[in-house]
Amino acid sequence: MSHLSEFDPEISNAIENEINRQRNGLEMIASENLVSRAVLEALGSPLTNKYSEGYPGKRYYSGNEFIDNVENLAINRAKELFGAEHANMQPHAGSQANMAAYFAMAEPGDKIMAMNLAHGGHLTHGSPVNFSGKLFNIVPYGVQQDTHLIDMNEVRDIALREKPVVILAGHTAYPRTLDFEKFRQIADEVGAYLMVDMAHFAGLVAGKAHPDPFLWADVITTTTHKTLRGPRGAVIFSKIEDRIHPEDKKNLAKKIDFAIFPFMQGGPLDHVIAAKAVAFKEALHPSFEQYAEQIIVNAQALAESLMNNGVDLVSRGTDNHLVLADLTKTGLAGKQGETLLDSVGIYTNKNMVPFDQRKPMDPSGLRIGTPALTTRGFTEDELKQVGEMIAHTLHNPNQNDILEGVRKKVEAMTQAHPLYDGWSYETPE
Ligand code: DSN
Repeated sequence: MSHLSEFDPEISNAIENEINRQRNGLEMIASENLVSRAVLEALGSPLTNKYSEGYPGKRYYSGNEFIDNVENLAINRAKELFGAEHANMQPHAGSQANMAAYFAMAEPGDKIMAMNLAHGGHLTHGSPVNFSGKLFNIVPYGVQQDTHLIDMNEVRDIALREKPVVILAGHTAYPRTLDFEKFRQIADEVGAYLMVDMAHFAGLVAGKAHPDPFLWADVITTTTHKTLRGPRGAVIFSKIEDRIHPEDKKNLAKKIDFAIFPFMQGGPLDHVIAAKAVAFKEALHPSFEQYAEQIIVNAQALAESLMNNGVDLVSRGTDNHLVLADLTKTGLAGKQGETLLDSVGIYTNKNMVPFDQRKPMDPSGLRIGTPALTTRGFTEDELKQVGEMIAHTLHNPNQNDILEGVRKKVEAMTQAHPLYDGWSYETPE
């Protein structure tokens, strides 16, 4: 029996149930992944006991020599992985990273130009219900109605007209890559900072399977738990020089650090920073490049299979780790599709599609991603089958025999790719 199951069987039982759900289902939420046992060990370590406000070598508490070592390892590995000049390891999550990045470059009320949430952006990219939309003057850009692609000429026109302080490139539901060079040219033309939120595709950048934003952006934020396959958390990367305000006493790296601590956060989560360092070490291994490439090969096999089986995709395919299905023609709403797939053990999420006629809480789309299945070792032949299983499920919502058949296939596939094999808390019945 474990310490946890002995002391708190209710929690250990709930954790065990969740591990089994992850083992026995096909995890296809595009923003989720499955971390290694090494990452989990670092996360569950006594580093959680420590207070270490400040940065390595400059802390507000004593006893931080080993914590400094951990944070420096994480910083140096992350810089090596991405070729970055500066890295701040302390943001607790992506929203905090974006907030700190905005405050390092802009004042409340300044104009920030970012992708419309309804076209694939993120809440922190300017939604009116989020701090970003309340504190900053957000200028949105979107995709074209016919192609579902970002038109860089339109982005340029908006930027020239609005003169934003920051131009943000990044998304949560855009199945294509971004033209960072063009974004940078536009930012240069209007004297704006270029920020990239690479949370969704950071692992693809690390694995050299995606255009590299580090060649062009002033500031890059990312979460660490999506394609990057680390613990739940975030990082802010930046250039050291402040290109836009070289006269300021603080350079850009210092502004970023200050915006995290003391401006926004208190003590960092040292156990999470240790787990980030472990994940970066994994991503530095040459096999991570194969992983990143396979995520995309798998997503493209899934896209083909879905389209061949009558499921419409936004932009008719993918260049990255996700597809965005428009369920309108199936007669289902996104939420119904999500619930139906959940019932056969396939986890996806409802999502707005561009120019959606439905509401955000009940949109027309379904976002489906391949990072977690790729971690489990699924290859393109299996993703082709998964595409057929998803399509059969969506086209036959009331056919119990068909749904049961899909459930059995999910079971066979998960058994062929075991997860966290042998791990149990041995919770008493
Ligand atoms: N919630 C994340 C996603 O699913 O894309 C973004 O923060």
